[in-house]
Amino acid sequence: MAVLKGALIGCGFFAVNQMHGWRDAEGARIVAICDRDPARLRAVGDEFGITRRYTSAEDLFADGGFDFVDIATTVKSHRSLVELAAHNGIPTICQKPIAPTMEDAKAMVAACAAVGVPLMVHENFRWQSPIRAAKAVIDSGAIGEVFWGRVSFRSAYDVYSGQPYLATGKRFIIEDLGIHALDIARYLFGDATSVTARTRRVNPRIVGEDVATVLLDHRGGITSIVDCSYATRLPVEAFPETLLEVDGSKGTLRLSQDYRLQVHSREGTVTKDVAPRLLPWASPPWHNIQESVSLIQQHWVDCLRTGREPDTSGRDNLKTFALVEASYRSAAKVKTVPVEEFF
Ligand code: NAD
Ligand code: 89Y
Repeated sequence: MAVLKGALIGCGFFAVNQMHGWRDAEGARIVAICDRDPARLRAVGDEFGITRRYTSAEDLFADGGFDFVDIATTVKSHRSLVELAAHNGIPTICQKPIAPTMEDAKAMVAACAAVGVPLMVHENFRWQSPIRAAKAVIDSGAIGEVFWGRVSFRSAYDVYSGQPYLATGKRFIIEDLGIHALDIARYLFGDATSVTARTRRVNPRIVGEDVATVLLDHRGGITSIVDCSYATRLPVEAFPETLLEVDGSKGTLRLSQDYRLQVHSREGTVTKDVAPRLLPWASPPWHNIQESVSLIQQHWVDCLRTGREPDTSGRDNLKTFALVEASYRSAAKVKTVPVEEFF
């Protein structure tokens, strides 16, 4: 089968992981890159040996010669770039968060649907192998019918040095990181119907909130808590681990620090090491996220080849993004917000 050719737009901090992922992917490779910053374009082009380089996305699409585009820019440019890709009939991956507003996100999904091109949001945390190991346990029925869960990400890791824009936006942790935890909650416990959230800013040197606690009511009766913080100083820094607690009618599951998965049921208690693989190009502590980049990219290739809708398609991701919007609205109004307000 022919190898799919991709173009990547946005050669910044995170795109380097995506370029490594593409180099390893089976059935796809990057043939062109684009960044409006010539220095970043040169750095990535030289590191990965890509000679087709563009400082304008319009010029990239005008030249064509690729089967899909991977958009790795920050959120402000997502809508215009996805719409440009749709206009050119090119299947598209867009980094999270899909858009700054629900209106933009819906327009992007509609633009791709109108011309029949696949859109996948690079919502990779649900692709982390420890999270998938937990999901497999839940699906096996080992802990019975799930009635409660917690998805927790608490850290004091300095994310601002690599991603300075995180310190300057009006919105921070829910939009940037909580979005992953909310998506994991949907992945494990099903779609949510209402959200009750509280936020705080602890770090005085940033603009947005760095602590958020969200209570979710899921269709099917599960209650979950999604909590995240970049102001939590632990004896052992947990970045970037997402911890889980899941209670079921027959037992419990705990994914705790250092990737330890404990399953307790009538049969006893089993503890397993579910640490992610350390890929040759990966650098701890990021290797958990880096492995999930490779996995979601391979999923994209497999979906494009088989015509299957990606698990985190734009259509699906509207339901995750609605939880982000509902969390901000709930925190601002200090009340429970039905998710249907966003549809
Ligand atoms: P960054 O600012 O380091 O890089 C973005 C790059 O895009 C910059 O080099 C900029 O010049 C370029 N760019 C912006 N608009 C452009 C345009 N219209 N045309 C061409 N180039 C353009 O940002 P980053 O930290 O790499 O983040 C990029 C995205 O990745 C964000 O949406 C962020 O939320 C996401 N991210 C995801 C994960 C994850 O695990 N999924 C982790 C970190 C960041
Ligand atoms: O941008 C964020 C993400 O998506 O994962 C971790 C991160 O890099 C910092 O919060």
